Amino acid sequence: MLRVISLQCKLTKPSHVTVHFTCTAGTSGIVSCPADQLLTASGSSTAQTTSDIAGNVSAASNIVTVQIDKIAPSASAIATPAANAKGWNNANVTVSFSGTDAGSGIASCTAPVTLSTEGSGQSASGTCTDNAGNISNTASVNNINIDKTQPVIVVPANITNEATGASGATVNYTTTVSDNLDGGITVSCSPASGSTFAIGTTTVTCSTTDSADNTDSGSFTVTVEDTTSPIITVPANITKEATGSTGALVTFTASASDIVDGALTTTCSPASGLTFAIGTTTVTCSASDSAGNTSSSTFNIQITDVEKNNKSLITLFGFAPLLIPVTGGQPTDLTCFNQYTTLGMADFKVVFSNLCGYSTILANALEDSLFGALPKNVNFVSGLDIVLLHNNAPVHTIPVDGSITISIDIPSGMKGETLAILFWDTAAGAWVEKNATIESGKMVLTIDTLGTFVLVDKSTPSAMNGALDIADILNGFYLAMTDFFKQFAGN
Ligand SMILES: [Ca+2]
Ligand SMILES: [Ca+2]
Ligand SMILES: [Ca+2]
Repeated sequence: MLRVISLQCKLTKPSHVTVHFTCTAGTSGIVSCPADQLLTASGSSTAQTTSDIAGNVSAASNIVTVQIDKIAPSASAIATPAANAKGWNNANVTVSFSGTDAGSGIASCTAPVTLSTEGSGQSASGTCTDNAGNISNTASVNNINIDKTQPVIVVPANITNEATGASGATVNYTTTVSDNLDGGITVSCSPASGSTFAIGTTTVTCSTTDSADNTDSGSFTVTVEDTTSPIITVPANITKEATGSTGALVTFTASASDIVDGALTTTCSPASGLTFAIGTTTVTCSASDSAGNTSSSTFNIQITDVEKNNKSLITLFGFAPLLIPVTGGQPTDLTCFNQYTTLGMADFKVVFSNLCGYSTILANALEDSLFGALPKNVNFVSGLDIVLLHNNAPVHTIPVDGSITISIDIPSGMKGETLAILFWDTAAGAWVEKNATIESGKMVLTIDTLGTFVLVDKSTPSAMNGALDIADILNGFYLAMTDFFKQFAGN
């Protein structure tokens, strides 16, 4: 009696299976046992029998069925979390491996790999093995970029600028940013540098994002202020003749403008359109801008009463002095008595310039009361004594910027004569000829000192043609008196 053939499957190669038969017999022994069968593909072994020496034949042996897997599995790798659109991660990246297998199935894959180092171009690889021991392809994830460090923004200190107009001011500023890995990183601020910032305080916020979406932000303030005062425009000093005993009504215009507020309302004290008293009044004009800056500026209004002063200051006429105020300021011909007529033949006209606050005494200088005898060979024609007063006291030199010009008509009967103006130099005790010019029939001299001036004829006495006869003197006196009373009466 034969025993069943037992089968043993032995994997001789990863892709081959050897079926081995084991035979046993009762007493006579085995004639032969089937040879091994090599199975190179999935399938069943062929049934076999054996016999013993006694001629017993075994039943067909069991058939073994084997599955052979010679195909390597397919592996794939995936990184999580996924990179952003720029290919960067800002946290650790885990690469996991998985596989598929058409045969024996996946037995195992490389354990997940976690990448935690910052930097670019990293990779991880792994494989899977099927149940038949086939090893897959190497699956990799390459070019893994990890940046877990946020960039750093540096914003400026708070800024304060002066307004340059109603809309505020243009303000420029600079920010910087750096990043451990992103060399092309930029900052975005709002409002941007170079914007027009309104008056007041504006907060500027800046932010930045690196390629891995790490962010930083910062802020500072821009203050635009108006500390510039308005500019006041006032008129030049005003001089006006009084129209009555209370003075004169004066109108004027003042204005103010501000860099920020534009034209501003200007307030003047005293206001325009009021009656200003005789004398000098200082007008102060001021304006304030919306930021509370205030400016002021002043000018003077002088109300004069020339006519009244002229008349009241006349104390004597004729051989006594005339006292005439010098209103000054601009070259001025005195309105009532600007032309001083001597008792001789020549008319003296005296023009005062820039002698405000002064008065003068004009007197005839008569030939028989001169300080010293005239030089020989000159003949006296007429004379004038000029005294300048300040605070009712004589001044001896003409003030700086002031001037006095005298002009003396050359009498018609003396045209062609050689005339000169002499000045009595008190220090030298002598007569000095002054450098007079002849203009339009007048001897004109801008004097540089005060005292006595005489018009003389340097021709021989015989050439005078009797110019100084008594009839001329009386005629001149009569004309002067007539002229004076006409003017005094306001005609
Ligand atoms: Ca397989
Ligand atoms: Ca970074
Ligand atoms: Ca201002």
